Amino acid sequence: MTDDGKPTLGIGMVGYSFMGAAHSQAWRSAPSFFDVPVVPVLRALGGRNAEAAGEVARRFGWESVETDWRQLVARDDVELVDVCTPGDTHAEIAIAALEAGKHVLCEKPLANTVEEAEAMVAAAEKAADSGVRSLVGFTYRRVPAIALARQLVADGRIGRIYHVRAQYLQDWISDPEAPLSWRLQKDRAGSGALGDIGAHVIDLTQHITGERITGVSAMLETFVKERPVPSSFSGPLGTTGGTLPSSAEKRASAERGPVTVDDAAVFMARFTGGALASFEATRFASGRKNAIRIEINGANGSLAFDFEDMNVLQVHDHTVDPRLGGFTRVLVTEPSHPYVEGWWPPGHLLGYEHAFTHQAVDLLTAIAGGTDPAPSFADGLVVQRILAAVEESAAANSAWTEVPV
Ligand code: 4PW
Repeated sequence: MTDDGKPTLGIGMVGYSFMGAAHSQAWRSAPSFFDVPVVPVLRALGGRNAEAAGEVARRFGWESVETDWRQLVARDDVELVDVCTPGDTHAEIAIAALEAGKHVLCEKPLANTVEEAEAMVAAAEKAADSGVRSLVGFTYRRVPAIALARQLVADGRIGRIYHVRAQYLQDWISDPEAPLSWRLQKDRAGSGALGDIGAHVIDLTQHITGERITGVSAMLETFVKERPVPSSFSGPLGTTGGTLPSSAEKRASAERGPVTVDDAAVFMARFTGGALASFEATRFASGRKNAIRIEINGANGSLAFDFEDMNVLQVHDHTVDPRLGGFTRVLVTEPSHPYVEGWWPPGHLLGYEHAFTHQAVDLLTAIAGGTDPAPSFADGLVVQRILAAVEESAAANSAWTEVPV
């Protein structure tokens, strides 16, 4: 119980790098800005490197460090396990936590394979019978402009959807000397740009439209086949330094290793409502840092979003007098916009980290209210099947590949 009589929830988080930092600030800020029904307490941070994990724990206020995730999951004061590790450990940690009766928040993509994701869904559904909740971290769903886009589609303002155009563009490995991070290794990450960032736009387009992808025709490419092996992986994107490696770090290792994932993915898709769609995910779009771009064109209007201008949703109403047509730049900072009320007055912009706070708030609210939060592990499996279909199509010369719906 807190001093003002609210119940608490002990959090144990495994992983402490980029996502670990994003989740840590979310657990801390959620009860400060939102009236959450249960207050998270940062009980234990899990990481194999005690010194590095200890430093992050001190910075973010975690009470203790565990160097073995099994010890963290077994602790009585840990009631929710937050999985912020590379994809190759998601299934093992999440399933163990669910079996131990702990709620689970698991980073995306849910797993490295469809089989792992299926096992995770089975464990989540079994645990749900005893009130255990689980959520996969497709966090961009909780950017206010994205949540507004979904509302507008659900309200019928866009009408029948004809086109979905989605891109996730980054450039942090366009330098061929950028180091071989875990995100470039299939056994750690499952896939490359496809699963790491393409998974987000797959999830977002289905979330906004309320429809599902029924089939794909895809191309994958690895532009740079070998990269320098770094000496450590501590930077936010699995590099050796800050956000990106310094020139010295880039040249630090003479040893080179193979890139075993895609650098870029491009695919066409169909949606259940008949829309034609195009998708692009790449980390070679020089000049584009985190450009999640989604445009939806429907019978009654269109929506356009770009994360690099994340407080804005472009809205076109096709039913008005054509003299007043075109896109309106809606600044999504009004208290009536999703999630905004907890923060600042209109026009005071939100950033990348706020969606993680919204995710924490929604998960805490679901746990306290005894409801299932979204996106569920089953939603994560839906994305995993599309990722697998994209890889299957690309391996078969872009052959049309159905996705089970
Ligand atoms: O949104 C992206 C994440 O899902 C981030 O830009 C980087 O790529 C870090 O993890 C993934």
